[in-house]
Amino acid sequence: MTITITAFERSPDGGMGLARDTRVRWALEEVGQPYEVRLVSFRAMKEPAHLAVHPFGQIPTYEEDDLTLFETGAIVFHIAECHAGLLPDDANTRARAITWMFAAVNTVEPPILELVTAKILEGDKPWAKERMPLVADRVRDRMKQLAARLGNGDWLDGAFSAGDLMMVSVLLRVRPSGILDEFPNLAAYVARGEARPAYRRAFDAQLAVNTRPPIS
Ligand code: GTB
Repeated sequence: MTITITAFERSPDGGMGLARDTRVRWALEEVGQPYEVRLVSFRAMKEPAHLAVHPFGQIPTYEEDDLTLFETGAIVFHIAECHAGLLPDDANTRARAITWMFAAVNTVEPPILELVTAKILEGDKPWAKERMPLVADRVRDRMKQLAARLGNGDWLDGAFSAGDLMMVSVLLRVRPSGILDEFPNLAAYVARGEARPAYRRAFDAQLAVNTRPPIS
């Protein structure tokens, strides 16, 4: 069984690990599955060969024998279902871990993406100064709720799970705004995720891609 994922040929973040291949790499590292990476340029992402594996012309994708997947939530879920280490055995605990995966991508990530998009694509608009604080406060509302639920816990529901992997990945994206540090228990939660050896391996692998010298 060969697993191949796709990633940016060069991530716009220069290797900060914020592109979504990092969460897939992390899941694969947690379960000890080797994988190969096919790097794609922004241009190649919109061409028929890549659109055949990702209908929206994005990364990452996941190929394993005759199975092709896109959407990081689905990819990480598939990895967690097929290999031990990311989802608990007990049915109810497992269902709750999956719930946290959905909460990460469906409830916590959208306001964070809105903030990132507002900054990058709308930062120079005349109304940006007025809108930005509203968008940032919507992120704070979610952070406040999540921080209250996490409390003093190390992870969201007992042992580390795919739910934490997705949530930490999503929260990493808010750190550059400074909002994560307004919530010390969430900042510590993210740091715990980053300290996991599997995360370090995933981060280092994407960093190596994004800091390699240009091909002349
Ligand atoms: N919902 C999909 C999933 O979870 O898989 C979203 C996939 C997605 O947004 N992919 C992005 C992409 O391919 C890369 S990760 N974008 C190119 C395009 O749409 O044309 C998003 C991303 C990009 C860049 C940074 N960065 O530089 O900091 C961070 C995250």
